[in-house]
Amino acid sequence: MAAMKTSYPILVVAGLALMNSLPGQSSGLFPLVQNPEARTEQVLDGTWDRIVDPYLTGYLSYHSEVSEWGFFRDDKAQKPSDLVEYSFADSPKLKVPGDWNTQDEQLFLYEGNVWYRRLFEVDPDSDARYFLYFGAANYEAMVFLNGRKLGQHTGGFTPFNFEVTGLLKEGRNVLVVKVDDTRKPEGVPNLITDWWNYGGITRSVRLLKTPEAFIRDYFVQLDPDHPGQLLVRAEIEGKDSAGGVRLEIPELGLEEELEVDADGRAEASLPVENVTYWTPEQPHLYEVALAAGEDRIGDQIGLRTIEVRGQDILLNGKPVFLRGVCIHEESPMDGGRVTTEDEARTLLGWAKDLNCNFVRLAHYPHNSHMTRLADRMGLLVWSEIPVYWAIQWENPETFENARSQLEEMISRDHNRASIILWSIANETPVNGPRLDFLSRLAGRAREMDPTRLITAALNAQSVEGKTLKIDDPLSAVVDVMGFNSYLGWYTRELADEFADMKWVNPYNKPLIMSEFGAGALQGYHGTKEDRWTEEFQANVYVNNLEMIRGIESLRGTSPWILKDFRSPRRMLPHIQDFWNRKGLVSDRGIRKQAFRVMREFYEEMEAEWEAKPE
Ligand code: GCB
Repeated sequence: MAAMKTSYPILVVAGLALMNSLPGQSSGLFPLVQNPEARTEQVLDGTWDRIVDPYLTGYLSYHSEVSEWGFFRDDKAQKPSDLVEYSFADSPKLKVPGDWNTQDEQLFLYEGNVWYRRLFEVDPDSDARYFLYFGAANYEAMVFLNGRKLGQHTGGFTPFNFEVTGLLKEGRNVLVVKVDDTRKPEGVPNLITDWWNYGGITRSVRLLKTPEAFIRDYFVQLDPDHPGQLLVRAEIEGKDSAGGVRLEIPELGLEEELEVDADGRAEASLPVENVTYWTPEQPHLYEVALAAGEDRIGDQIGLRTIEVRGQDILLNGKPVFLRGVCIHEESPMDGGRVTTEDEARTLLGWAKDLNCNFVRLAHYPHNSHMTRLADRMGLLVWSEIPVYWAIQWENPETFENARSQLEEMISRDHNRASIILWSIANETPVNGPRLDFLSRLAGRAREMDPTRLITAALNAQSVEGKTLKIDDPLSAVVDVMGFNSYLGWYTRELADEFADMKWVNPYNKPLIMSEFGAGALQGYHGTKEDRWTEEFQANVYVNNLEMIRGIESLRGTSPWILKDFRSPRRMLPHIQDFWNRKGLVSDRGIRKQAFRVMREFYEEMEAEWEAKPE
């Protein structure tokens, strides 16, 4: 058998070289199409065939070369003597979108390769363009259409798309996706995180249809450099831009024709009057319509400004205190990835019950249900890329990976008024290469989006007696400093011994206490000295809040975390059982005592900040 396989040519399948990119690098992608929901020809979600492939048999030969017998060919035995050692049709199924871990007990701890197959019918128009759009697949996806490789994508939480114009067949089409969630030392994130490595095609898959020339991207936000004006950018893809892009916002009486340059780009700053600003209290969204040639697209976009002045964060020119909470993208009742709008609404609804006006979507870009709903429900958002703990700062591939995840996050959501902060990192170790890496990321984010602020969750400090000083040069790079501190939990002192600590922030910048908290098993009671009880957790909150209140530059808090979440690092039997128990609500959605402590604090802060003179 071995001898037989070596006689096959290795790289060429259906006339295409397969090894056209290194593993770990994205390739073959088309620049992201904005607002895919508005362009959907067919939603490909539903039940997909799948083959679990821990040894990568469907891709590599026994000599680790790309196999002529790869599963992407979707071979079937034609005659009884044929050897085909796999079958999509006869294999178990998986729901898309969804992680595989919570759909099949055998896959709960599985990390590796899974092949997905979806058959679909289409009758392509000869004068239209088509794109396959994936909301996200964790962590690497290699995509094949009708046996031909379209490309691959790295990064588990951001969208990607391929152009398939001319590659679709009339009638039945075969889409095969290899998803690999193996953790990698050079990855973003790397080997170690504190969340479950949910694998699979975790967000919607859509076939998009557009005219030949179309508005691939648009960006409509208030212009930070020209008060009272809208910053509008648009990008036309395709030959005929038909003279320009037309923008209409009927409620503002705005109708403008923007000129398009030779590269298909338009940019303008347009005066607008009597704007109803988007705020958490009144999350007003405008109907925005764009047109170019044959193409029309609409969106609902909120208009607001966000800026920093000294230690203040100004929303629409007014100082604001961010009453927040951290959230993982985990289903409110069953664990597993959030896949529906209802699940997202439940999580954000809990944040509203806590009297929040802000959420920190940790530690990776959440799905678009979350950010679209935040726009509608009135929640300011911190959106983050998974540059988490210690990644390979000196590895250029790691940087490229982080940069492309940042770009995809910003491209997808740059019209969401709710998002005010792009976070470039969480709790990264202080050193030169890291500062250089993160400074470059911050620069790229500012270049792409001048309308939002840059932040990062820091945690480097020096302590002298009862004084704690923030000590991280990254503070100089960000606009808003996030700081994570677990006094009363990861410290040996009891919760009552730190409330009088004094904080020194050497930077004249706003500070958000982006994490603090403690673990508790819901329903487990005792004294405030007994770890894991609700009383212990509530007491850590009481003392942290007393201390945090005294920080002069404090402009927001987002305790860790809204809901208990799954983590392989949390294995204490009968208490954790692979759940991080720092939730204010349990994994079943039941509130712990600390929820009330936090809500009362937010009621006070709301009243205090409302009473402040402007
Ligand atoms: C942190 C991390 C967060 C962890 C949390 C914890 O500082 O940012 O991802 O889950 O602490 O529970 O220890």
